[in-house]
Amino acid sequence: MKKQKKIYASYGVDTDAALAVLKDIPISLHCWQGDDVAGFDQTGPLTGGIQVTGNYPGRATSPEELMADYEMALTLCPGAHKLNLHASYAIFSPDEPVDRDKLEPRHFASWVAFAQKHGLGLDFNPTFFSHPMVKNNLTLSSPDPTVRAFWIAHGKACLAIASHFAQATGVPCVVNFWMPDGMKDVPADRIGPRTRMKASLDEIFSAPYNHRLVFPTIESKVFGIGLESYTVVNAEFALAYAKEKGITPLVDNGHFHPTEAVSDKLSSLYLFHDHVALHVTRPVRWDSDHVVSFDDETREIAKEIVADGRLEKTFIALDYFDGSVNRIAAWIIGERNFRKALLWALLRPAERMKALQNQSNFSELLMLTEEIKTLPFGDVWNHFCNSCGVPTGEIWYQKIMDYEKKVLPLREKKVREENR
Ligand code: RNT
Ligand code: ZN
Repeated sequence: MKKQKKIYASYGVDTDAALAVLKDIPISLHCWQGDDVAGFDQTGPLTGGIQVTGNYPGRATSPEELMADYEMALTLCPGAHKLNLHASYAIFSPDEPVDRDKLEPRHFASWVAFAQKHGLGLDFNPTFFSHPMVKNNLTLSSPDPTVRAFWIAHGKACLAIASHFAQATGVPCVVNFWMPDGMKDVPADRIGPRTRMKASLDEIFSAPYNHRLVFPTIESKVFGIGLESYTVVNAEFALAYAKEKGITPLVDNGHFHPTEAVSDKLSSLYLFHDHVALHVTRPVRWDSDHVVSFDDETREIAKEIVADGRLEKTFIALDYFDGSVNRIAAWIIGERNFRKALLWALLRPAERMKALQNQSNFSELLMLTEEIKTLPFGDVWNHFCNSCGVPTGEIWYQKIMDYEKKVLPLREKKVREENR
């Protein structure tokens, strides 16, 4: 590594300092990649305008399987993590399943124990989809007061659970509100549902929760499948609401028109909000939630977080679900790619480049922008993985294939028996 460090040093970049920062950046790894967003509290289809495609064998079908797979993925992802849970992953004892409006911290006791065992912070998400109380694609904005009341109770329950998570782990808990509410066709009334959404959220956030350790976020979206014409919580709603309530806006880079770039939005958001939350994904033509790639926009997002000096003010979570490939490999590939993007951002001569921009020296800036693309980045990444005790390259993949051979046949057998 001496040679590589020297090369970076010649650009004014301290490789060791970058690696030390990288290791401690928590990336919130979503539980839902492991089971195609199925969850454990109901057996109906995935709704809410999102879709998982692919039929790769071996989907986790129980809390035990999901935890085992998640554990496996974690051993191959270098650096700090949080576990991101959805309310639909509640674990009930056979005699006491409760509905989502009645969830309590104890329904997540196994997850808390799991997080504590692995030294993970916990993040949380109320689940406003895949449930019979979603009526005509509406939840908190429904014209039916019974529907709204159910989901308001769910939101409040989730704030209490998030408070418990933060206390139990000692790590702040980000609790993300994403409501799929929307319409397939052009609405006759746009402001009605938005008015009701705002009132419902106000009621949820009037509930007691730990304001010091719980960070509610609100996620916007432009459209969903079957909800093409109108989404109640669009970007304007989410930003204005977050600002008014003093909560955090969450931007998912799959939730904008395809030519919009979240990387360009971040600096504006940083100027007006204490924190910004991210769902990092890879939209392919639509909000397809492909596995995060080490691509231009992913690097550009990481570059903004680092160059704007907002690492500590950004809640980084991943949000994708691909059922067409080994699901554990998908976790690992996406997680490693975003951490790689953060390393790439930390190894930029950011201050020098900013100065060149301010001096209007665009020729030198362009030269530098292009030159740094071919520095020995891969060597530094491999060194980072090794120093975290995590294998590089194809070695980690072999471990997943060994695991697949060992556990997947058992799962297939179980599924066959259940179908009999
Ligand atoms: C959907 C949103 C949302 C979900 C998760 C499962 O478009 O991105 O964040 O993906 O809550
Ligand atoms: Zn998202």
